[in-house]
Amino acid sequence: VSKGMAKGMEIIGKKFECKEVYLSELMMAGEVMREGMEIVKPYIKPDAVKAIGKVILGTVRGDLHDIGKNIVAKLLEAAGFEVIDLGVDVPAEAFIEEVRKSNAKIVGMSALLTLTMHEMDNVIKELEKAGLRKDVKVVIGGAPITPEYAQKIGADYAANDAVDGVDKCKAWAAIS
Ligand code: B1M
Repeated sequence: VSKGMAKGMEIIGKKFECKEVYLSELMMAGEVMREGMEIVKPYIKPDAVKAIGKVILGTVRGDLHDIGKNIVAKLLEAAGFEVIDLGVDVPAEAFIEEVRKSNAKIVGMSALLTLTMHEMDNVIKELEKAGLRKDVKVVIGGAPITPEYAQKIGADYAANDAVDGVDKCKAWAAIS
């Protein structure tokens, strides 16, 4: 898995980043990875593939766009993370509850609408209120997201694209 399929996803991810392949090809690779995983899953011993970390992922409340988030999820899995995907239209309370329950060290949020990106600010404020902000790194992404916005709301990182976001998670996992 790690030397074959995941390696392949890493390569296609880099090619997408350098604009050598199209989004459709990246998504197709993700589908191949998913189908391949279904085939090899019965042969994998439960502890043979140890996750390098857990990431809670979701598109924020009010927002139904999930194509970018799903790419992030696939690339994270290919990189060896366990992904807890909360889906779309995720309220702040669901992120908080999952941080408590899962003990994940990274929260990833996606937003595609200027109307919904402000919900990221709310999630961070709720994490602070719950006393959990110091326990997690927060990465945000999506078309309207900028480093300035991340700084304004106190997120740890604004990802340019899926590969950039996953690289940041890998760097955090390596130092924790
Ligand atoms: Co909507 N939509 N949409 N839409 N849609 C946009 C975003 C829009 C820019 C179109 C436009 O007007 N030009 C516009 C937003 C304007 C704004 O707010 N500034 C818009 C609008 C207005 C709307 C509706 C309000 C339309 C309406 O109903 N009147 C409505 C809102 C629904 C809602 O969410 N409540 C709506 C609905 C929809 C569909 C359901 C039809 C569909 C979504 C289907 C789905 O996601 N399952 C849709 C789509 C497809 C789009 C466009 C065309 C494409 C978005 C997309 O998937 N891009 C989009 C226009 C555009 O972007 N050209 C548009 C491909 C995807 C791979 O890119 O999601 O940016 P992206 O993800 C990238 C990076 O941003 C990053 O990595 C990805 C790959 O590198 N990334 C992360 C994203 N999340 C990340 C998280 C990370 C790290 C990186 O870490 C956690």
